Amino acid sequence: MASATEVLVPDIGGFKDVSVIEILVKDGQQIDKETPLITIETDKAAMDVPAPAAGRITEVKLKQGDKVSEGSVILLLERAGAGAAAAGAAGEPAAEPAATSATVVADAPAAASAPAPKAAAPPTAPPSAPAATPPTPPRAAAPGVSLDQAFSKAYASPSVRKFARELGADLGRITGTGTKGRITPEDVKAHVKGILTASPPASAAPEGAGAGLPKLPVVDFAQYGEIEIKPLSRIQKISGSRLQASWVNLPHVTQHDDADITDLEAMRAALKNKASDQGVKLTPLAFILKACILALQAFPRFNSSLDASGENLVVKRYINLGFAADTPNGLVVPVIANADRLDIYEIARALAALSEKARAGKLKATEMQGGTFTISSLGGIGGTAFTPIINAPEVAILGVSKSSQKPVYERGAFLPRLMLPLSLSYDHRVIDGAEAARFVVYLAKTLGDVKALL
Ligand code: CAO
Repeated sequence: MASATEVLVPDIGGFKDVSVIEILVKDGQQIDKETPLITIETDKAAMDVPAPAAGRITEVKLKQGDKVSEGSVILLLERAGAGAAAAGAAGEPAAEPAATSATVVADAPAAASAPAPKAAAPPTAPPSAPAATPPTPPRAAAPGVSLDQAFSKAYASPSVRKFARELGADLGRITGTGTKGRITPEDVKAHVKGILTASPPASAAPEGAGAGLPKLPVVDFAQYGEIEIKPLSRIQKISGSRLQASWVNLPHVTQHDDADITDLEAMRAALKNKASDQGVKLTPLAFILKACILALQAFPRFNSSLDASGENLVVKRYINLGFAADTPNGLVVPVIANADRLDIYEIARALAALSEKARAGKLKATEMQGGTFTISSLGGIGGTAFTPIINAPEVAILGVSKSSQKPVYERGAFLPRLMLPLSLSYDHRVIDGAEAARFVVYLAKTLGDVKALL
């Protein structure tokens, strides 16, 4: 029977008292030449020490956490197919340094000569991530470094490398959360899980959906003072993601102008009693909606949407006017269908009825669908101008602010006129700036033309 020989730690590039982080074999185990025996870790790298020969391990002399240097005894090995003589002298190193080195750093590109530890990326990640931390985002390989190289240079033990290879995970894209940024098995699992549960790639998302945008910083506000957590309402969540989708996908430009509504307000005051006899409250907004209908008829491009290909304009022959309504549960946009077929009283009635339903949370889904153009009026509240966000896939939205008396120079004198601020945001892919300016000028002129609105 063959006697056991000591297998020693080979030349490891002059490193001393290196930690044994993993014992990869056990007593009695049959091994082949090159079977990894232990994993050792220096400040900069982890590496396997392979078996110098095949055989049976009679005793492993190390345990995890031990410190080793060149010449430390790893284990006792009965060499296969050879007597004691063939096993070589006691104290024979695990293998010739060069050969061992090549195996030790098999993953590293510069493995040819010395057992140079794999270069590890400087530890950029915090030593450990809290349990609730989502999978770390993929780390791109540095410029000029191929993914294969990035895999090789990743700071991970050989067993983790093996695990990553089995799963097809690219270590070069994983940020380690272990000591000094070392990639742990959990990091590999979290990375793979992240990929499996990730949303479809940007190319599959509609219009990009803002994919690839830099993330906002996550701040622990509690560290600066007392806070209260209030969940967003369902409506706020829905409208929030739609507003964001519009904001990031549509190139918004806002055109501002003032409409002289002095005569309009005089007429509205004159019609108030007649309207209330019919159970209708004639607010400025009803006239603004009517003026928008006329402007959309004159400029049908503003009543259109881009088709899914982004190469054609779908011009709608119907006019369904949406209007933003402020409700206790958040912003909703009821739609007055076929508004172009309604007179000013009918518009005012529809406006009041839908506003009431909106505030009561009783709008049907169909009453918020099919809009072709939207008006957002903050005139009842205040302000001089704002930038409304287009209600995509519509291509324009009119923002209305509070009217106020302003001095207007007319016929050689300044006259007090009631001016209504208009802010038209438009999708610049569909509408040119000059066209938008013409639309707003037309709208302002129409609001000043009382007869046109009745
Ligand atoms: N300038 C001056 N006064 C105005 C005005 C304007 N542009 N628009 C309305 N007003 C006056 C009205 O005349 C009314 O006054 P009286 O009661 O004295 O007649 C008062 O302001 C309140 O009007 P209203 O808001 O009740 O009615 P409305 O038809 O103008 O608007 C609605 C209805 C549903 C649009 C409105 O209530 C609303 O919710 N506005 C907010 C929209 C919003 O949130 N937009 C932002 C969207 S993006 O976050």
